[in-house]
Amino acid sequence: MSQMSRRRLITTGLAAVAGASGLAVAARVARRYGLVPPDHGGLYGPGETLTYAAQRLLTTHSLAREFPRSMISKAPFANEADPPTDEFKRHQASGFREWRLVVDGMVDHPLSLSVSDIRSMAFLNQITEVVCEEGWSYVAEWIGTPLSEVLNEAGLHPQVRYIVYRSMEKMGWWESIDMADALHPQTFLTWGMNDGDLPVGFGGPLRLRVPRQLGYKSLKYIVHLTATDSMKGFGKGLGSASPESGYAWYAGI
Ligand SMILES: Nc1nc2c(c(=O)[nH]1)N[C@H]1C(S)=C(S)[C@@H](COP(=O)(O)O)O[C@H]1N2
Ligand SMILES: [Mo]
Repeated sequence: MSQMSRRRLITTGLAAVAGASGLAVAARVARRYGLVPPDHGGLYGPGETLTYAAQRLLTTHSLAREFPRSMISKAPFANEADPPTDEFKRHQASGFREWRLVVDGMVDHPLSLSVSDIRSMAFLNQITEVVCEEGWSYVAEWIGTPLSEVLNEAGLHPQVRYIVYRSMEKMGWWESIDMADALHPQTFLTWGMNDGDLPVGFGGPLRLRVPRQLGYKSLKYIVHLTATDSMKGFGKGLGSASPESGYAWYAGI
């Protein structure tokens, strides 16, 4: 059976099962195919599973919309973040020369990369939209190194299922994505925006842009990536800080 017809079969099956027998049964079907998100246990758990499973089966390889240069927003909106920590201010004062991105977990070669190390790797640009769950959005050009380049350099173990990423922020916000998004060609470790360096307000010196998901998955001030086969042991095991405060782990758009 071709990949597409297998997908169609499972998705149609999931929807039919969800309609006839309720979401909990659909969740059991999804589990058989390894399509259960880490935050499936909550109040909306079966719904989260159906959304994630259907999106993954139908859109794994699709691209986020890219825009013409003429549609770049004249006044992009920098959402409020926590006030910078003293540690962040020290980095800022020295032009982020000491900033390091640590890559660890299930990798052959743990890495510690400066921003200029990352900038000297392959890079691409994309004109995509940041979409906040609160309803606003803007379009900007993002210049960065595909996350897959850094992960390939680290050498992922074959059983890796998630990449956990952390921000240097007071609250220590952290997120994770599955491999479909981690290896997606538009998922960038971003260091440039609209032809200049990425401004601090927009996540400089380093932001993980995940344009296939809502804005809150595009964490600013990235300092740490961890490759793992399970979200157990990371926070409450729900995949990121977001489900711990009521937002979905998977926020596909
Ligand atoms: N470190 C960090 N990253 C963050 C946030 C934050 O508060 N701290 N806010 C998120 C949310 S909710 C959104 S919608 C986008 C907003 O991106 P912008 O500031 O470029 O508009 O950043 C995301 N990344
Ligand atoms: Mo947001």
